[in-house]
Amino acid sequence: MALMTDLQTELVWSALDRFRIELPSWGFADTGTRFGKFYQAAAASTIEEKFSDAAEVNRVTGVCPTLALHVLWDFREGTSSAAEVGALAARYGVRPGSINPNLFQDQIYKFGSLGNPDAHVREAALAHISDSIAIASATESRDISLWFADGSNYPGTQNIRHRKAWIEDGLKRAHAELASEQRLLVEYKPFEPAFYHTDIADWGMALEFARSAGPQAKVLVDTGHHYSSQNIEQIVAWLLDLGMLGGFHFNDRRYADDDLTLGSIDPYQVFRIFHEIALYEWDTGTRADIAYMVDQSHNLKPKIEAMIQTVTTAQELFAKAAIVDHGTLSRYQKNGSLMDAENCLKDAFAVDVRPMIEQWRVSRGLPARPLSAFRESGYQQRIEAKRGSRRRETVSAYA
Ligand code: PSV
Ligand code: MN
Repeated sequence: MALMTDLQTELVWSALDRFRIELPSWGFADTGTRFGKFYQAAAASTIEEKFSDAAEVNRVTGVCPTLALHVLWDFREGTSSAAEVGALAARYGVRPGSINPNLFQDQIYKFGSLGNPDAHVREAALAHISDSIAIASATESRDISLWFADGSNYPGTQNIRHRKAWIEDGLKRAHAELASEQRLLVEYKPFEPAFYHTDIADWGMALEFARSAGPQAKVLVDTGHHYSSQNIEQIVAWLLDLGMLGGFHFNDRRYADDDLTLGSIDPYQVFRIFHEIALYEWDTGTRADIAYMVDQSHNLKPKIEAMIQTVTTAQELFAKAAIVDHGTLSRYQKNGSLMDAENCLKDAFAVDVRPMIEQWRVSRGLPARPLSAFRESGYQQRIEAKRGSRRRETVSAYA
């Protein structure tokens, strides 16, 4: 057992050494539901505040070196440029991460962006994607992450096949503008804001679009973008096998796209996703090239604490997946030993990896307990005092 524990510690430490997760700038800002917002005194409203908050999460966890940026929210005309972002990155020690074009908020996108029946709107959407690719080049970001709200609310109101062809064409043209090291990530979502049909509703549609766009396009799996009880780890296994898994947007959900903190509802599912990745790596002897990113914007927990909680939960579940005994598991699978195979997986899930993670943190010069370290720093109180006096109505990621 002692030997086993040593091996487990080694596996956990090596997993933690390679696990990095990107934070979303919008996860530090005030958000809400369509029924309203509950403002937080500490919520970030400027890009500098978002960098500052992300740096704080990175300071206590040590595994969040990049910040995903949403073009319209973070690069609003006249407020920030790629040069300013570069200066903020240098100042706060967090690099710009994936660049997210905004193809859903402008009034012209009422009937869609690349899938809009109006060619002028499609061109405007493409121009925005081109600008976003240029921003990504300037910020030295690898990934341009595309999510389309495109769809329709009522049967008969849109030509689904025409829209497919328009999106396909737009993605091909966008792909042609990529620099050699850049990637287009195509995200899917079954519904919301469109309620009858969504143009990229599931992983199969995203896969088809990514394949037809070109070799640098991959699929992005947002864990919140599935119907209840859908087997996400199977999707992950397939995309890995096809060489088409580009990255994740991590969050948890109970009913729809709830954007809750990771593992708050179903940690076993996140573990099973990480297990499929670890098993693929063990089977193939290769490392999967995946961008792990957080996409959460719940509105009740304090933003920075919630982000730290998600990051440490991701580390725990990633570490648990790393200690699955793959050799034994595959023997059980081959023999048809169902009970033993399932228990082999559950045994790893049951291990309390937190002490090993704490030791790893200390060995890397990080606080053993990131949340406690953050609370002790007084950062939250400082920003609440500084930011809290602002007029809250003007503060919104979605403004
Ligand atoms: C859409 O629900 C989404 O998951 C996309 O990734 C967006 O970029 C993000 O949330 C923020 O709205
Ligand atoms: Mn997402």
